[in-house]
Amino acid sequence: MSSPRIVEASFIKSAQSIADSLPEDMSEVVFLGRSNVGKSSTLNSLTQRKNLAKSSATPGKTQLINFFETRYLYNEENYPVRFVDLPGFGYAKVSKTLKEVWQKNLVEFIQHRVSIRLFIHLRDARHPHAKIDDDVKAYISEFIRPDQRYLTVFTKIDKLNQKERNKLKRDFPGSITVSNLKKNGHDRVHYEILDTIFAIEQTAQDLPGEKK
Ligand SMILES: Nc1nc2c(ncn2[C@@H]2O[C@H](COP(=O)(O)OP(=O)(O)OP(=O)(O)O)[C@@H](O)[C@H]2O)c(=O)[nH]1
Ligand SMILES: [Mg+2]
Repeated sequence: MSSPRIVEASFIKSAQSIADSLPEDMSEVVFLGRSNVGKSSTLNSLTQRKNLAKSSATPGKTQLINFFETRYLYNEENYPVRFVDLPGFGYAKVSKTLKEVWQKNLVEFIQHRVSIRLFIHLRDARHPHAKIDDDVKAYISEFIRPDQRYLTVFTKIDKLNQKERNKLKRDFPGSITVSNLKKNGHDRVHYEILDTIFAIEQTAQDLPGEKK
C-alpha cells in the first residue's frame, strides 16, 4: 500500500460565474475560506506543484473561479478529480453580513453547482474561532446535499507552538491541520478526497505518521 499521489495536474480555465464554468461532468473539490488563508497554497501542496494556483502574500489574489484537472494514482489505479480554487471572502472592508462580503456569483456557484462533491473550508489555525468562518460553516450546512461532504482544514499550523497546537486539537478533535510551508498534513486531505468521491477508505497500514 502506498499513499495516494496526484501524478498529473493542469489548469483548465477561469470563470466568472456558474454560467461560464466547465460542464458538470467531473467530481469537484472546492477550496473556500477567508482571503489569504492559503487556499491556493493548499491546492499547490496537494498537487505538489509550486505555482499551479497563484498564491500571494497580498489578500485578494484569486479573483475568479479557477478550475484544475488532476489525476490521482493510488494502488496502481487512476482517479480523476477536478479542483476548484475560489476567491476568498472577508476581504472587503465593509463586511457586515456574509452576502455583502461574498460575491453573488460565488454564492450561486457553491449552492447550485451539481458536480461539487467536497467543500474544503480552510481556516487559519491562529484564528480558529473567527466568526466569519463559523457563519460560513453554518451557511453551507443549510444547503449541503447528501452526496456532498464538508471538511474543515486548518492552515498555517507551523505558526503555532506546541501548546497552541494541543489546544487546537482539544478544541477541534480529529481536525485536519496542514502547513503549506513545511509541506505536512496533506495525506489526510488526500484520503478525505478519495473517500468522498470514490469511497476509498484509508486502511490502518497506510495511516501516515504525523510529521511535525
Ligand atoms: N506560514 C505559512 N504560510 C502560508 C501557509 N499557507 C499559505 N501561506 C501563505 O499565506 C499567503 C496567502 O496564501 P494564498 O495561498 O495565496 O492564500 P489564498 O487563500 O489563496 O488567498 P486569496 O486568493 O487572496 O483569497 C501566502 O503568502 C502564502 O505563502 C502555511 O501553511 N503556512
Ligand atoms: Mg488564492
